Amino acid sequence: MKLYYLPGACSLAGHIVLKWVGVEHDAIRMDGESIKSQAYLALNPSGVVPLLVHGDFVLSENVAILDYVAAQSPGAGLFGDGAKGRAQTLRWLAYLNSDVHGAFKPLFSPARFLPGEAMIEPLAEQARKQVLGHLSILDRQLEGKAWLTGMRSVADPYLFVMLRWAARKHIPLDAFANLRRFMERMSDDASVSEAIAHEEGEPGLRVA
Ligand SMILES: N[C@@H](CCC(=O)N[C@@H](CS)C(=O)NCC(=O)O)C(=O)O
Repeated sequence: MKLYYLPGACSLAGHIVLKWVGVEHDAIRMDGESIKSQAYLALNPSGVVPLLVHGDFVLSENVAILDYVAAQSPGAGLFGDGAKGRAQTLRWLAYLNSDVHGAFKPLFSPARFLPGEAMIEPLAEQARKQVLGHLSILDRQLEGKAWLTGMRSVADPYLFVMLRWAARKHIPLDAFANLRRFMERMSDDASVSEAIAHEEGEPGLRVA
């Protein structure tokens, strides 16, 4: 399998899961230019990462990729146990992918939302509040649990990526003890460190 990624982007979630399931894979580093090239757009018209290629099967979208990679090793149980476990995994993945990930977009790409620069800081301030609201929900969900759904799943690396972004954007986790513990747990995981080292060439950023 080939996973196309941008260092530290949401594609890190799929990268970690590939390592968790132990599937042979190549992680292919992209940049702002190569994801908009004609060759890449032919594979993924959205011009974003992640993209997974498995033989002649081409798959975009985080949620679909995480499902497909988890399905390579059903025994690992990374997509929940039974119909309810699967639904819970999808529930948190959907929340992370649409609401939480979306809340970061004005922080990373303000020009996509604003015609000029004047409102960039007020927009960022609003976006930080949105992110903090989501972090509060996620922190409560982790109360008394090691993992988001209660058992380790593909939703956990996605949450991990969101927390790394919070650190990058100086959104403090001080008020969220459960999220800080979760960050530590993930940062101590050998597969997580390997994926980060592969992407960024250095040990994972620790914020806890
Ligand atoms: N809905 C897509 C969103 C993917 C996405 O936003 N990827 C970002 C990185 S986290 C990207 O490649 N951005 C580059 C760009 O928008 O030009 C998914 O879930 O896979």
